[in-house]
Amino acid sequence: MERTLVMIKPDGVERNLIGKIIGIFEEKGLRVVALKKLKLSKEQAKVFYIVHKDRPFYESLTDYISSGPVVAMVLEGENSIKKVREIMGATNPQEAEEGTIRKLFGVNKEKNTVHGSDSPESAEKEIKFFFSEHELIGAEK
Ligand code: FUP
Repeated sequence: MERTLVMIKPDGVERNLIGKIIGIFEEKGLRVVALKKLKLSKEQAKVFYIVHKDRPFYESLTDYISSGPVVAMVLEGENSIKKVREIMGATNPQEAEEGTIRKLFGVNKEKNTVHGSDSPESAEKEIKFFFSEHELIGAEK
């Protein structure tokens, strides 16, 4: 079993899509092991996206992510990192495959509704960013 971090971005929360998005992941066999709604400060957003600090979109992206509430969750399942990224679709909603979350709901490359960890290393870091160990409740507990 593998765990990954998913975040519903401000555009998804604002449009009342939390339930629909979680439903899509659950239907594909992923299980929620932790869940919270919160608003990140600009400083927290900069830490979360630190790997992109030298990219031209860093300022705008971190302004956007700190502009409204987000929902963070840890999902568990076989191959969950890859699975979540397939279910989300390409970064640019216009290039995302039919049926993916970003194709269904994404607005543009920045407001693309969901984030999902891209490797086991980032999953571990991103899960720790949002949750402490005692907040992770797997199916076995
Ligand atoms: P992804 O892994 O699909 O979320 O995409 P990337 O790692 O390429 O991008 C990281 C974040 O930067 C995403 F939230 C989308 C955002 N982004 C922009 O805001 N503008 C761009 O031109 C490209 C990416």
